[in-house]
Amino acid sequence: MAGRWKNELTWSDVTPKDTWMNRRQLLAGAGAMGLAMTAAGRGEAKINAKKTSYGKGLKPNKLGDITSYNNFYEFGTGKEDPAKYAGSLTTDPWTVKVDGMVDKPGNYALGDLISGMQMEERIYRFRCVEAWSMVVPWVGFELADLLKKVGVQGGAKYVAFETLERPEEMPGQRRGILNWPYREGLRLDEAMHPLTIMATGLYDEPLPNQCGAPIRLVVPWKYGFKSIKSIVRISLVDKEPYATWNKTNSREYGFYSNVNPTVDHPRWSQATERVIGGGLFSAREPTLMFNGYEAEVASFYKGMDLKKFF
Ligand SMILES: Nc1nc2c(c(=O)[nH]1)N[C@H]1C(S)=C(S)[C@@H](COP(=O)(O)O)O[C@H]1N2
Ligand SMILES: [Mo]
Repeated sequence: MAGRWKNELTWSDVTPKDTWMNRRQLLAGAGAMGLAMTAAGRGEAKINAKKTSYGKGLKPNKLGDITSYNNFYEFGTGKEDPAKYAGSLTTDPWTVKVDGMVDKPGNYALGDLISGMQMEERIYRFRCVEAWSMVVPWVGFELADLLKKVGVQGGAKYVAFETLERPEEMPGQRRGILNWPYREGLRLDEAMHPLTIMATGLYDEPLPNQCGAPIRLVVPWKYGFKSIKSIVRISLVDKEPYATWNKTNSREYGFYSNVNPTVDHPRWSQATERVIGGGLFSAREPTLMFNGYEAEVASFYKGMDLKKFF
């Protein structure tokens, strides 16, 4: 596997979570100069993820959960399909087109686009619209930093994102499951919020393909489908952009898609969630307003009827 991070610990013979915990202790002990990680091969900048307090008190899911139970319809609609079929996706080289209302549009090699970004570990709750959840220790950087780098022009109001369209490598795209490519969008203020990140890794690994390699969006206060994977285009626009699930079924999926336990999906309750990895008979947990990020983001939606703008 070209491009895997060099690491003095091997991943195969210990559980990922234990390895990660050991690694954290090592890092804590080794100080700033120890244990540099390199990511050759995929054009990634040297990763030196800063530990943060995001997710303090949350218990991350095991890497095995995070990489074996996925939604990535480009590889099929089953939860196991992405793990089965995404392995052969070519993620290097990878180019991201940045266009629309920006000062520095262009086709950026991934390494160039993300160079200079402050890589951080962000442990976030992740809540799928299907009422299951996980806790994921992402590695990434704030989308705001990338937007500052490319220069957002006045008049831009939304950010639009597109996933790779490559049916030769994405078996789901050979079927009309969705109107490909998968697309999503955020209001500019949502995109600029410090919670909104572009993830390029999780635990101490580059993003596994089934999780959206080599770069994906993560917006933790919104349902999972907003967090678009394997991004090849970022556009600054002045109109609400096409969003795949919203356009596929606007009665069931809104543009905003903020996690909201008081607004049910037409076919199921959103009041509780099944915690993946919590065991077969574990109780469902109550879903939190804005997925637990209410203090940070509620002000964005003040005065909006969240039953209408769901
Ligand atoms: N391109 C693309 N991005 C996507 C999806 C998809 O099918 N295609 N599924 C979305 C949905 S519904 C969810 S819940 C999350 C799942 O992310 P995970 O597999 O890393 O948990 O990815 C989102 N991003
Ligand atoms: Mo989802």
